[in-house]
Amino acid sequence: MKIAVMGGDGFVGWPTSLHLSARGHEVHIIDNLSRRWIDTELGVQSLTPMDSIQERTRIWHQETGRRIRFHLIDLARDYEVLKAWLAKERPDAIIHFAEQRAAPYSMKSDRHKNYTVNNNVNATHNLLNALVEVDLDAHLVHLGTMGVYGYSSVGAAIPEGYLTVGVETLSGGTASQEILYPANPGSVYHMTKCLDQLLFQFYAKNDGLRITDLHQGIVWGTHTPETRLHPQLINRFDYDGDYGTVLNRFLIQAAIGYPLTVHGTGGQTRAFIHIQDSVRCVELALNSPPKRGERVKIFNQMTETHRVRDLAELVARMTGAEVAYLPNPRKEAAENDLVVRNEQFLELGLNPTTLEEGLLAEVVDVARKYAYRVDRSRIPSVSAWTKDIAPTIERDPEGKRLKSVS
Ligand code: USQ
Repeated sequence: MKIAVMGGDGFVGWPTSLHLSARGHEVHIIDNLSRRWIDTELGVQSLTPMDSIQERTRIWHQETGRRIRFHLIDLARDYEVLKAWLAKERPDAIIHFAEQRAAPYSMKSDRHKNYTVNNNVNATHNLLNALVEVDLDAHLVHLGTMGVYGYSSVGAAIPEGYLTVGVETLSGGTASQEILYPANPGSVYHMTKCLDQLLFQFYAKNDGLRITDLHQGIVWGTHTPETRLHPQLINRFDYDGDYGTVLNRFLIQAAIGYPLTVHGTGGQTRAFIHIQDSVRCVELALNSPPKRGERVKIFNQMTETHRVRDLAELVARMTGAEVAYLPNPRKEAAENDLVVRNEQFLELGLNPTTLEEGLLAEVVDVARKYAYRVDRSRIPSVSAWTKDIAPTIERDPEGKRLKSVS
């Protein structure tokens, strides 16, 4: 297949591009390199040393003989360029990762909220609009989030996207209807993924676009078999307070002797998936497209659920790290249960990589290897969700722990 990977320079986009290229697909990365600009804005860098996208694709060709093409296009802004590219190249499938993906970054300030909404919603809409305009029946696979559901437990498992409900009719009977599971975003970033869902529903219904939406949990790990092929193919690894996700943060914190930064009681339960499984799920979804006219196909892309404090205790046991319970910069439930259905990927052949498989130790090794690159002052998570929460969060110049100042 000829596949366009929008956002192919990012944390999941890069290993996905390599994985698909290794399987013989013709891969084109389209990216505006915004993650690299945001690193500069925040004064942080990936834990792992990352080369330019041009250099990465050159090394990939050198090691495998396969070509990955790179095209510098901003989906949210360069609508005409995107349209012309699609009209000319006519890919069979498009994978859409091209969105600002950090919840704390989306909550940093009014400017960051505007940026996240403008970028994410325009990127998705421009893509859908262009597909219709150039009459391209490419399968669109979008990376969504488990966060569209909210994490609340009502004593029932979260289904894969759709919920059957009974609606009381005027005659007093009950009509059965299938609806999108009620959206319940916890940040401006998560809200943009909820808005994406509506855009997909409309374009699938109105124009018959073939769309798959992957509701992914928190990704952990860094390597895939392809990123291991050469040191310059290494994936990025974020540890800072905005882009670092919880388990990878705990692992790097343990590696440098920084107390593990649990927000609140750590009673938040979240869904997780290893990067290798994430990449494999995208491939499985690509191979199982919906038919034209079919509703949007939704998968829950996660393999296990864990409570944040259990993860902290697990990492502490493995490494001897201390755990710090800190004021939570986010507005979120202190404690929640989470049960998620994920049978569809299991039925398609996904064989989950679990935390118990020794892979945590492997990530600790990566963290230890590159620990010298860590800027400790960038570890605290200081983006507050509301103006009321902001004064309770303080950055400690020592980089040791956050303090409540209220
Ligand atoms: N947390 C801590 N300590 C930390 C960092 C986070 O206790 O040092 C807590 C947060 O308060 C939150 C949970 O861990 O309760 C998860 O935070 P996270 O930063 O790992 O994940 P999140 O902000 O939800 O976002 C990440 C990705 C996003 C993806 C989402 C999947 O950045 O792109 O959509 O995970 S999900 O969480 O399932 O919605």
